[in-house]
Amino acid sequence: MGQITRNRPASENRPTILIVGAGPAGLVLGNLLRAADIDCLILERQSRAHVEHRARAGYLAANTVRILTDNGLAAGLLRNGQQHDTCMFRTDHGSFELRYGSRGRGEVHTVYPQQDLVRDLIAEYLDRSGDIRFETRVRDLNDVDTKQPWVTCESADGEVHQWSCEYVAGCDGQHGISRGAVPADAAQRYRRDHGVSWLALLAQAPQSMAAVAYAVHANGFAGHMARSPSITRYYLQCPRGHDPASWSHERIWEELHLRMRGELHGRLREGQILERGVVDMSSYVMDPIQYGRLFLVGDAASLISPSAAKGANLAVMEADVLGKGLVAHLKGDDEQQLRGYSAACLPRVWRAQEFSHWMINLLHGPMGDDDEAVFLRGLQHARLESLRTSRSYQDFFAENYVGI
Ligand code: RFL
Repeated sequence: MGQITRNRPASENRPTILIVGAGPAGLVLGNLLRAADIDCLILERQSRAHVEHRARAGYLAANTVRILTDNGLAAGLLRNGQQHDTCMFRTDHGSFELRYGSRGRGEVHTVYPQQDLVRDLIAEYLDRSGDIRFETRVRDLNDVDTKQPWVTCESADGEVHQWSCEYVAGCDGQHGISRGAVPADAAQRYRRDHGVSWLALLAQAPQSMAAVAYAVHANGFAGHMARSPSITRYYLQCPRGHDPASWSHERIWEELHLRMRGELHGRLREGQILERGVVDMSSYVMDPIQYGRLFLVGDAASLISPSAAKGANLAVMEADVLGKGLVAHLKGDDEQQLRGYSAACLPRVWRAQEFSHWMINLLHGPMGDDDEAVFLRGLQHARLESLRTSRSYQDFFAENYVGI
């Protein structure tokens, strides 16, 4: 046990807002608060290099780009992001392209790697004189239902610190500790394991087609998504509990070619596999996402499967709503917005969950030849046919795919 440095009670070190976690949620919130000259401190358990190289999301919705642009946080993505407006479905019954950018509200995605966005947000936050401590793990949150919450954290050298503040923003992701600070009887917790897993791959290879590709195959789903001109993300549905190391380079590309039907549509552009990991599709929603002076944001508040690429977009939307609420309260003495944080965010969270669940059913037919599996695959085919042929179905898809 290291030495304890007490920063509590109120001292000149006491930040108004303490933010746990430097992912998209914590960094957008920190930037909005600093732009309003509100004092805040971000505590992040990983190193700066680690968070600036952690590859995850890439597809940013129009609303996300709007929020980042309106707050002076979009220079990098406007300069280097690529606009995407088309996705493609490949099945045993043929393939079709859907130009979602010309359906629904006519919105498109901007593809910009999450780690690049995180790098931009850290640089801008420091420019705005923001305080951030890397390699500082928050161990627990205390008294969040009082006017003086405080946290205990531990830095890499084992030194233990305590900070007090006025408000805590729990932006510490899926595996963070913030949501555990909400007592069991103070929030309803909704969970679902979708029973589907993906081998998530990052390949040092340019995209093989100018569209997101979703392949439905008897061996399971495969996906292709651009990340940058030289990096492409691929997904392969795999059994639960699968060891990602058991896939050789050759087997990965063979299976991707097979499921993507490379024989028919042209071979994929291969490259070194830079990263691999298994993602289990699961969902989690808490209601409310605030308790006393603790507010949960991003994956800490609700976890969504990556099937519809919504997680980072929800994180930015929630950070925007919370940022506005905190500024209105601390600068304008209006507590209304802050009190309404959960009510403002949760309908959009549920709508994203519903669409993500719809996408899981669209992309994953059950394996096997028993009656139920055959019937459900019939439904899956009907759904894909509706998407191929019905303009109103395409409008529904486009509106939900890019929007929230
Ligand atoms: P993050 O990004 O996980 O950041 C949380 C941060 O908190 C830190 N932390 C702590 N710090 C201090 N003390 C503690 N006790 C701490 N515990 C944790 C962590 O180190 C971390 O830095 O959460 P945030 O900010 O809520 O952002 C959420 C997004 O990262 C996530 O939803 C997306 O990446 C999901 N996602 C996608 N979302 C999209 O919108 N579009 C996409 O195209 C997309 N693709 C994806 C994805 C997620 C994926 N994986 C890996 C699940 C693709 C994949 C493969």
